[in-house]
Amino acid sequence: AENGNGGGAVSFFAMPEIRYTRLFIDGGFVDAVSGKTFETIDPRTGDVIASIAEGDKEDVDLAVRAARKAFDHGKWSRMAGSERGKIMLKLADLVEQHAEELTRLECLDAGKLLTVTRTVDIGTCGSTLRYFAGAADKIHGETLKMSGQFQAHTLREPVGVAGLIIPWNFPAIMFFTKVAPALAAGCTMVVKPAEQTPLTALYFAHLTKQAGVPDGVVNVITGFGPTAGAAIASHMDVDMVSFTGSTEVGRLIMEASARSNLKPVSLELGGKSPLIIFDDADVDMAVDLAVNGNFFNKGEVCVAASRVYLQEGIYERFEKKLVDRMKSWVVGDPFDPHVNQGPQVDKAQYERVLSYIDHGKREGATVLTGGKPCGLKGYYIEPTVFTDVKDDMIIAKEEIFGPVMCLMKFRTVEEAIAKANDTRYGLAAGVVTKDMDVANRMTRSIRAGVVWLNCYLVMDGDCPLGGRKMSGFGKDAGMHALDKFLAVKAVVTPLYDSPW
Ligand code: TXE
Repeated sequence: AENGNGGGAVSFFAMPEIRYTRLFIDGGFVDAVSGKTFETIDPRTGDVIASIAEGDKEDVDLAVRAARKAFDHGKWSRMAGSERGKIMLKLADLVEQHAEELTRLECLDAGKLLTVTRTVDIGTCGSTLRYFAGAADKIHGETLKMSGQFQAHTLREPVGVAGLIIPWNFPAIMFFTKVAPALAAGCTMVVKPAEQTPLTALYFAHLTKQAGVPDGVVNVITGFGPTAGAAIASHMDVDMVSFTGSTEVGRLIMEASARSNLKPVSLELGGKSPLIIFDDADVDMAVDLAVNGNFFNKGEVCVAASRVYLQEGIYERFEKKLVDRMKSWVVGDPFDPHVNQGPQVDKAQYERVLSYIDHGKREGATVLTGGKPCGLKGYYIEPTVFTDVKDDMIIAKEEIFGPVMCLMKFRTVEEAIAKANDTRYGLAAGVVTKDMDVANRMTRSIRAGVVWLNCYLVMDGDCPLGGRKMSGFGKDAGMHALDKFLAVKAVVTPLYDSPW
């Protein structure tokens, strides 16, 4: 891999202005009760971008109180669905009007490629909002003829105050993946962005107000996980939590729910997803899918194809093409349009990924490409491919969440199925073959939330995403996501003459 501008010496753009740095509670920006702030860092250089209000338990209490008041008042929850939808459409337009500024904030905070962020990250926020805006006036119950002289109907009501805890790898996408269905359902909410990437969430908060979302419906508390995040998860007046992040913290969220008010939780956690490539695959396509599946967003992707299994007959051809392909891969400043891969999000992630690379070397895997940090400053890592990886090595079992690909071999379909399922996780998988029988067997046998057949990483607002096993449960995106924010209530009445 060629190291482009890993040192971050040249600036390819004007710094975006940082307008919003304080907590958003009850329709206004305020300082944290403690007055404390924390710094958000530019991962290209390690320099400080801005100081952000550090919310803690007291601030979460204020935000939950505002959300509860707004919910109980009914100004959002009892508003006609079509009216909620209209406001959400306005919000989608506003996000698009400010897309350029939002794109730059997101790139700067998370080290994402400018061109991709414009089309994918910020580009899909509007469509997510519009998808759920369209659902806001189509929330129906059922009519039931009961067995006795009674009838019932069901209501699908907003659950109340939602706690939405989001990660740093797709800050804007994750914000609306959770906020849009919650808004459509009629919930009010407290959102906690990740401490690494608070900038776009605060900007979105401002836009919700401009769009006409009533005060108290969307509150944004920036701050750290063990303080602000934990306060949301254990709050007695938060009615549900939707979380995306690590498996370790997912467990803490469930514990906090169990110890407080038994709020339902939805958890989208880590993964170690297999990409299984059969001998009959087109080798160029297979290389493309593996490269994109592992190095897109510098490998900071929950569904990354971090275990690549190749059938014996294609292994060597694949390896050769992959090496060729990586020769023109450029790591460097994500604002430079020629760059393929920017820096890891922060120092902790950078060190974590490098330590996994060291583990791989020590365990006896062979480095085919990469294997080192790059650039004089900032959190850049070479795209790394390991071969001779054994199933029981740490790099084959644990989520690395960085630009690290592991190549492994298999012989038969049975072996491929066994290897694919030999993991604690169950988030995603990919299968590359032209043989329909093999494809059907594979897609039905893999225990995962999504199986991509002859493609990878294809996502859509209408396609549910969410795992099994230790990748968590509950779906983001699609109509299943709306269900999380709705509670079913049965209303029963006598059918003819009341027996009472
Ligand atoms: O995640 P955390 P981290 C995985 C990935 C990564 C690892 C660690 O493998 O290397 O997790 O990343 C909030 N109560 N994923 O440590 O801590 C936190 O503030 C409530 C996969 O950054 O799980 C942030 O908002 N909330 C993943 C969010 O949880 C808490 C995306 C996620 O951070 C909390 C991110 C607590 N006790 C990391 N502690 C994916 N599925 O895509 C932290 N948080």
